[in-house]
Amino acid sequence: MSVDTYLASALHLYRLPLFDLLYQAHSVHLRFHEVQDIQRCVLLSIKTGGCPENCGYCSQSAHHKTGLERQPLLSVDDVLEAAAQAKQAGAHRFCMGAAWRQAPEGEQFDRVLSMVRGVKSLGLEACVTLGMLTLSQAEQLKDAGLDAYNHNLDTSREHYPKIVTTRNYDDRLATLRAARQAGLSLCSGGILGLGESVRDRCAMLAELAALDPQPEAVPINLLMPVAGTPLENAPAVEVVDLVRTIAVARILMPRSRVRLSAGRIHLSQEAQLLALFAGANSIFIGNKLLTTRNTDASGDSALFACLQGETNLETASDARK
Ligand code: SAM
Ligand code: DTB
Ligand code: SF4
Repeated sequence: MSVDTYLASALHLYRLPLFDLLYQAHSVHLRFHEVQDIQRCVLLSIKTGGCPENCGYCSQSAHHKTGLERQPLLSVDDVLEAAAQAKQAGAHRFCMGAAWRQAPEGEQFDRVLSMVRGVKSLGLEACVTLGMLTLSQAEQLKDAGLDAYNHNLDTSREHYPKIVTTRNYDDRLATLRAARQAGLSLCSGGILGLGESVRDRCAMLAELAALDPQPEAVPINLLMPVAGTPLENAPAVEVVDLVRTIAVARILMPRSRVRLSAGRIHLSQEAQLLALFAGANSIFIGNKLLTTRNTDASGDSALFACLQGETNLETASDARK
């Protein structure tokens, strides 16, 4: 189906009465997934800050004064130590992010390949996000055992130039094509809260849904506002808009893992449960995303306990405790 056909469906779905949309999305979710199967991913920033791109939301862009401490590419040992901890904490997937415009050639790229091989040898799925990629780099990552490449479209084609001007939408799509051609799974989604309209949200989902095959994972991030970035004062997204976006993603991309990504720290447990009901089936665990905070383990165990249901008949949960 074309982007336009998906866009028409997305716009229709997004504006349905909430419970009609939720009913449809949850039905699709039940048909294609086990509801208790929620993927847990841990993020690590392997190269932090000093990025030449000017993404308006990002703490790591050299164009913004965010006060973030720069960190050159970590050693393989440091990364594998973090990966082992992630495994201990129950992660299924370890995602390594680098603040690069494009993956470099030479020793640094070879180091990333070693990181991938090491993460795989720990029995974890490996994902990296390194910026733009050539086909040859994508093939080397695949040969090293990489499962997925993360590269987000972030918003609609129309809204994109208001957020980033140092690259364009077609650059993003070209990297996704290279990763796919090399046989990698795709992880591609976006951010809510960039001043986009409902049409922009639907158009982004339509672009993702029209990829053939569709991305295996679709992260939906809430903007983490960072002081010093142009979007530091962007208004927060309503929970219902997040839930509608996830529900539409679930219906348009029935087989994909929809990830309730950055921003869980700003959501109540009930809002997170609603997002999971609407079709999200993946989250980031661990206290840190790349440079910003995430929910802690105690919040997550309460969330999972709630999903599983009350097992002790002799007690009742008490919100005032
Ligand atoms: N430099 C590479 C790139 O842009 O593709 C990889 C790292 S970049 C930090 C990965 C993704 O993180 C971005 O595409 C964006 O979706 C997300 N991201 C970055 N800053 C964010 C923020 N403040 N809030 C929410 N998501 C953010
Ligand atoms: C994605 O969609 N979200 C992750 C991952 N892919 C790389 C990144 C979220 C970053 C949030 C802001 C930060 O911590 O700097
Ligand atoms: Fe660089 Fe990625 Fe941040 Fe953009 S989102 S400034 S490319 S690290």
